[in-house]
Amino acid sequence: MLEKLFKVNQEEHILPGNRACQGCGLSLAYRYILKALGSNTVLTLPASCLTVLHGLYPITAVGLPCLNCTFSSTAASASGLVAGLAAMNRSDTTVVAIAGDGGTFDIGIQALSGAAERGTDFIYVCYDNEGYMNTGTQRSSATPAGALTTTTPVLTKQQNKKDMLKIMEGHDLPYLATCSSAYPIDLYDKFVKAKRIKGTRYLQIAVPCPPGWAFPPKDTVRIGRLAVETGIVVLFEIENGKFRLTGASKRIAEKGSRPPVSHFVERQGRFRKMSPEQLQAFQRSVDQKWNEYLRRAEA
Ligand SMILES: Cc1ncc(C[n+]2csc(CCOP(=O)(O)OP(=O)(O)O)c2C)c(N)n1
Ligand code: SF4
Repeated sequence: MLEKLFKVNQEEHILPGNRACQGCGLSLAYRYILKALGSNTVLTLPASCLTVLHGLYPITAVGLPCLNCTFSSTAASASGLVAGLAAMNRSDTTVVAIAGDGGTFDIGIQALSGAAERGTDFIYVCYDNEGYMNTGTQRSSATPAGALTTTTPVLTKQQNKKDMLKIMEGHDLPYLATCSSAYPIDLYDKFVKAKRIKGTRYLQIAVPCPPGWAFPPKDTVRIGRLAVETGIVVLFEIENGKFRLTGASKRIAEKGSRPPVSHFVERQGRFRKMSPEQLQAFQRSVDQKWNEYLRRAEA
């Protein structure tokens, strides 16, 4: 483990002091993303907690060039950046679009699908905090059933989380991977690899959000790990169609047992009105997906 830590790029692109909440999973992940991508990188991001982290002009917390685009056009703006850099003979610069789950699963899906279908040479990152957090915890299609949000305040969200990974896999990408802010080395390695690949690369990162999920900021890493240990978040990569479990998920598969999803659920206030039926349904759907992933890993 120590040996792996030493190979992490020592450059820091997040400058001291930013406006993310205490214990923000996104800010932990973002630090390692930028270390892996390095300084020859251009970013584009829509309105989100990440724009808040970056800060308001003329102040910035991030030492890389960044375009603030409209909500629905993240991947379209990346296509423009790729074309512009090519015209300037600067195609060695990595173009990276980063949006939340609201900006990806819901509002930006059309532009993302278009860019992916065209094979635009860029990295698309969705950090998934399972809701529209910047505007005060509204439900998105990434919010799990049984969670309280400000737009599902009484009965909890009734619909299951959208399987965005399946949708993106349908675009036949050269590289697709999942990561967690609780496992930064696995995340770092995937971004280093993604940077070397050409074409559209999609990485989805599970990032716990203390105020939106209602848990103490000190528990961000614990909650992130529980999501992986229970199998709710599965760490994998698909490179040119070849599926592979990675890191902690690979170890869990080898061990052959996972704690129940209740270990994850019971630590978060957002699930305080989850019914026993919803909890059972959640466990069933996690087991079903986990078994599908295991079959693919063994194939
Ligand atoms: C077209 C448009 N609709 C709504 C907004 C208001 N808005 C700004 S950020 C945000 C939430 C973004 O949610 P998500 O993409 O999940 O990122 P997070 O805030 O969780 O980081 C919303 C609704 C906007 N800026 N533009
Ligand atoms: S609301 Fe959540 S995702 Fe947004 S900055 Fe705060 S902890 Fe991070």
